Amino acid sequence: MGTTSVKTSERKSSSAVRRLSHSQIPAEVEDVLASTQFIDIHTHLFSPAFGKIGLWGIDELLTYHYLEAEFFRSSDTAPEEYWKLSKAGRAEAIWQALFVENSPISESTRGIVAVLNAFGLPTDASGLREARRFFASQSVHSHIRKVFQIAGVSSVVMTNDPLDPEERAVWMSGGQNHPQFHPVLRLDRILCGWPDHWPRLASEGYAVDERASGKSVAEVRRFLAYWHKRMAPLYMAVSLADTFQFPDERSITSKLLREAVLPTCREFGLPMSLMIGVRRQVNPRLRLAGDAVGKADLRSIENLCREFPGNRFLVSVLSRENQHELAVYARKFNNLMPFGCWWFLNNPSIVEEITRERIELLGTSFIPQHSDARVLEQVIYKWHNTRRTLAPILAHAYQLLLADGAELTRQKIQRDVNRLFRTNFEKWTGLGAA
Ligand code: FIX
Ligand code: ZN
Repeated sequence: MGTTSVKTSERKSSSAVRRLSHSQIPAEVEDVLASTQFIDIHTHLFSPAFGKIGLWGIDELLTYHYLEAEFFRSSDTAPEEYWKLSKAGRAEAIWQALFVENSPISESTRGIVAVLNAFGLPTDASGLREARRFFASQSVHSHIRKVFQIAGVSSVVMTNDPLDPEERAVWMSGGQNHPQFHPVLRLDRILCGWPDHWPRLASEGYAVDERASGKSVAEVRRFLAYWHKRMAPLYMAVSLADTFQFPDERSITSKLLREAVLPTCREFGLPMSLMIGVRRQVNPRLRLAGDAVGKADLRSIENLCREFPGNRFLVSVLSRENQHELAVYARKFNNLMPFGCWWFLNNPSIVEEITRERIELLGTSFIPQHSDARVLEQVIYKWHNTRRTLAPILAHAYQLLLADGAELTRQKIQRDVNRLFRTNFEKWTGLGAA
């Protein structure tokens, strides 16, 4: 090591332990957030091995269901007419209505502008044409590397449904081993759609029946063990309606969760992720954009955390009204990890409120955000926005701490940011463990 690098590292370590003043805190927090690689703990992205299932590029970005919902508010096109259009036709209709005829000031439309800008593309009316040209010239592997680097994420967690025929084909023919994409075993079809999906399990040789009786529970465990081996998921996951109850003697969801899923999670040391509060298809004409939100009864979380101390639960709730309760439950149960500001909550005003509340009640023992990205380049704007919203919140928390008499250094801020955006998740899932 030469003299210069010794001096540089001395300078770095001395700046890491230098006591920060009130006015130095905001810039230091911003810098730590900008230079820390985050783990994106829940997305709907796929590694290149999944081929066309992995979405990227401008037409996919514009036809994101968040934007489709907004399109119908600014266009007279009926949903039925919209669905008849090709993907390119839909993207053009959305571009025209939300970006040319109106200012894209909503969170999701602003995100498109931020992505175009990140690649140095025009954001005026010519943007769509130029963006199509740009994305068509990218090759997926290097594009992924570039996108993750701009977004400041080291890796992302996928959502993998073994009962999805297209996905299954990939898993059965070698699966994937991309180091930046981690699998998750998603169980909605089994836990919430049993009446429609049990025949699929039966056709694969599992002795299950419509009422999930007899050998069904043992067979679902065999199915989960098989997929655990094939997929090596970081956790298991399900999205649940606002009406979810646990326990519920009459519900197959409750039975399979208690008797099959949670024991399997314990056996393999995996956390269970519960995303609660969606009201599916309040407007079916909008398809994926037709889901809404309802306040859930979080006593179900209380019951699960108390009854299954040997399980760990990653929990995100969709209703703003459930957020405070969730943070309070996390104070009672250390097997509960609140995560993310999900879907309709991922707006600066609400992220700000929820994150302040969580810091005040939980310190750094929660996971502030996930992107829920469905289209690759969304991680750029979603993580940029998270950093922008969180910087002043964290800075304010440190300024209060300083005013109350603590000493603050960059090293301490770095430790906390690592915990929030990396190590809370790594510790729970074993990710990165040798
Ligand atoms: O269930 C989920 O994981 C949800 O995040 C999605 O299904 C939802 O459509 C979405 O994309 C929200 O961001
Ligand atoms: Zn999701």
